[in-house]
Amino acid sequence: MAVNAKNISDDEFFFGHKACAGCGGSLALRAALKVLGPNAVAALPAGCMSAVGFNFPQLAFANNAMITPFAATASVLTGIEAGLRAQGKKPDDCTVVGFAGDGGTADIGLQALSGAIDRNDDVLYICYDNEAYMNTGIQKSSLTPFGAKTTTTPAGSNTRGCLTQKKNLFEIVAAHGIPYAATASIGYLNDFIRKVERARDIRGTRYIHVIAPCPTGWGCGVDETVDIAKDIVDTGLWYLAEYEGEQVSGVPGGRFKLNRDPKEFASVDAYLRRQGRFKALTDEDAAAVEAGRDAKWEAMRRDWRG
Ligand SMILES: Cc1ncc(C[n+]2csc(CCOP(=O)(O)OP(=O)(O)O)c2C)c(N)n1
Repeated sequence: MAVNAKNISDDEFFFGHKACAGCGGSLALRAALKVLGPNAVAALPAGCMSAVGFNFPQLAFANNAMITPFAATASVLTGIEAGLRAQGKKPDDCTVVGFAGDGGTADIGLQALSGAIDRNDDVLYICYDNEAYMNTGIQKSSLTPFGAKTTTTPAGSNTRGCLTQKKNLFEIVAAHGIPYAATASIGYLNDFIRKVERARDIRGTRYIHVIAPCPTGWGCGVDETVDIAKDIVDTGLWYLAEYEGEQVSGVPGGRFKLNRDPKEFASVDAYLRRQGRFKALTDEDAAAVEAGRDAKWEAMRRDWRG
């Protein structure tokens, strides 16, 4: 008989799942489902969170949850929402939520996500971004940052890891004119929780992109996950922001908002050097990463503030 999570814990996604020690993705899932409650209906594609959460008989979800084909997270959300509506369920009572990794979102699932936003389906899509295809052994995705070592972007004396830049999925999603989109980090958990609450209460498509470090793939200690997720924000390599589409903001074309604008950044070099995946980066590479950060912040401060 499957264990009933409700007998054991008040969480919707609870202990006993099979995630690695220090898994950032599982923390994001747990916090989000705590906000969304037992009536939330979740869909997860192939990826770490479905691999670790659905091990019969130790199912880690107390709410309704299902696994989708890899590319189909947003399409399945659309179908679930239509089904609940046909049953007369109120969207305020049961959020339809997807949890997909960076590969499942930025690469293989992007078309389905784009279609759902285009239709403005009443669903919440959460991408937990651990910056690679972790479940199949750390392959590069389009959200892997420059310089990171993965099994498909090896690093050593002749090659320096990932040679491409991280795709800006938050702004790609915002460019659809979605009602609500946000970036977050599990290092700033209260900010993430506030954004899940906000997304829960808005109708139409909502998207949250949460940075969720993976000690196995990033080459850091299992007790460093939250600290590194804080560090990436403090260095300015990740930023906490929101986009409200016209439907929510009343502003034609929508409005971006920076939630955190540090006067001084933490050291990019120290952030990179504390992770095994960036071991082969040269000092020039690290300086180029910092220069990219500065250019991005100059543009955000100019365009998004006020
Ligand atoms: C169509 C298809 N291609 C490939 C796979 C194999 N696969 C399963 S999980 C996974 C990695 C998922 O990576 P990501 O979406 O970043 O999530 P994470 O594993 O990091 O949580 C892959 C490639 C699959 N299940 N289906």
